[in-house]
Amino acid sequence: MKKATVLLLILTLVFNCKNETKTAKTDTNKETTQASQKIATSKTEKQLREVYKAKDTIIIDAVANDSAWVKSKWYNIDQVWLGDSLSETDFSGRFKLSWTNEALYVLAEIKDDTLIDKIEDPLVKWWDDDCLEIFVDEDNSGGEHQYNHNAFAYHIALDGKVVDMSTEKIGKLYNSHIESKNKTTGNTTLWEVKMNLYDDSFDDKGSNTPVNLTANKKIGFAIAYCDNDKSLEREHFIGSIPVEGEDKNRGWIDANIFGTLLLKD
Ligand SMILES: [Ca+2]
Ligand SMILES: [Ca+2]
Ligand SMILES: [Ca+2]
Ligand SMILES: [Ca+2]
Repeated sequence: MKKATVLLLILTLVFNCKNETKTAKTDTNKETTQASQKIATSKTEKQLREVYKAKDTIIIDAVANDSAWVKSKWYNIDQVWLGDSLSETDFSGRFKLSWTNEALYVLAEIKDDTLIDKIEDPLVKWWDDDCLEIFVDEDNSGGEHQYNHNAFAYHIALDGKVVDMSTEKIGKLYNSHIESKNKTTGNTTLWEVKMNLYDDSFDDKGSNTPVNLTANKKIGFAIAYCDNDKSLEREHFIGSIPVEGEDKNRGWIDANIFGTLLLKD
């Protein structure tokens, strides 16, 4: 009788133990699944656009008379990622692209009724002043990039200062990555931008070399504008690509929402 009780006890323990292990494993799997569902590790390619190489030097002077711009086509910045419905007088924007072996070039034409740059410290709420935001994923990998350099979300302020999140989870100036110039005539601001691209091995504390660009390379890309006219926080955030789902302000975290550029000779 005693032996039988002991045996039963052992069997019960073993059974319970097995059950716990299984439950624990199932829970872990569930969490892992949920996390990866949030941000997939690779992207579904969309908005594939061919970008043509500049045959002559593009001068960064906010004047669009360079031969590369004459040949490139305009793309719209017309997807409202944040804010209510948008009027034509409040904001409209479009852009062109080109490249050389050393850099990616962007020309943006922004029509905005009021330009503001009221937050003096460039590292405080840099998205709440008017700014151009350019998203770049050098190897078109997609995936999460909130506090790492799998991709960059460069905010270019009206004064040319460039900010993105560092690996220390705070804003950091990346002025050396981007040379830009903007010029405003009436309600139209022309931005001319030269960007050095860095791969995901970029080290905030080390010395880094920009990637050499070549034909047939694919780059993850999106461009947006943070429009504020008179409010404490930006009034609209307008991007170049549709973002699925309710939360459309995902570019600074999720490189899967970027479009894809294909460099051509
Ligand atoms: Ca120029
Ligand atoms: Ca506006
Ligand atoms: Ca990447
Ligand atoms: Ca504005």
